[in-house]
Amino acid sequence: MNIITRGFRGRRGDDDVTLPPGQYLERGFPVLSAGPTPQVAPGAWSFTITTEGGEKHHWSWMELQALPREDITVDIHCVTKWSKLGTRWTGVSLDVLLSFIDTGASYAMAHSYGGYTTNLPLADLRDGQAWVAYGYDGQPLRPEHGGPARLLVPHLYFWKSAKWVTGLELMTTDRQGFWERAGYHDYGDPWREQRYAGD
Ligand SMILES: Nc1nc2c(c(=O)[nH]1)N[C@H]1C(S)=C(S)[C@@H](COP(=O)(O)O)O[C@H]1N2
Ligand SMILES: [Mo]
Repeated sequence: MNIITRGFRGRRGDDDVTLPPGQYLERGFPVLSAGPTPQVAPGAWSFTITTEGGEKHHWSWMELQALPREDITVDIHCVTKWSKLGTRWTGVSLDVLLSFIDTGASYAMAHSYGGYTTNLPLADLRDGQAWVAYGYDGQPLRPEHGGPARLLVPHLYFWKSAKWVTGLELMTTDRQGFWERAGYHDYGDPWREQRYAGD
């Protein structure tokens, strides 16, 4: 029986914070990977956006580095119930990458080295909500956390933030990714506790 479900009082410095329902405060940085960590050299890495019409736009590692970068400080929430506050990332906004793309698609499938996939509404990747992140805490993003580069979509449960991302497939109709097919929620809003299909 779970009586207190509407938020947990944790501490961030001297400020009280409220975590999403059912989450606890984690001070370490757990690694959650469904398979082995792919070893991808930055020189071999590239990112591709494929439109619903099949047009492809590629960025090499060097091309990504040449785009405007942002430092991002955000809270992250894993569906296995840990939340980590104030994580510091460096990356390129999806707004920058999508500015090169002409699309009427409503959904995106993120693809990763190793075959992991996850689906999101394209709108959730716009308006300062999502990044291709390659730095963490002032250092290059470590392989176990998705380096050379991963998706960062902190307003959704962290399984949507595909590690070792290779690109986005833009889609007119929604399809489910790896965890979504296994019964996780299609959208995954931590504040509405959308863990599993039907939540
Ligand atoms: N490619 C890939 N991305 C992934 C995963 C994965 O198994 N493979 N796990 C997801 C899950 S469930 C979480 S909570 C976060 C974990 O990121 P971390 O290992 O950096 O904490 O990555 C997400 N992205
Ligand atoms: Mo997760």
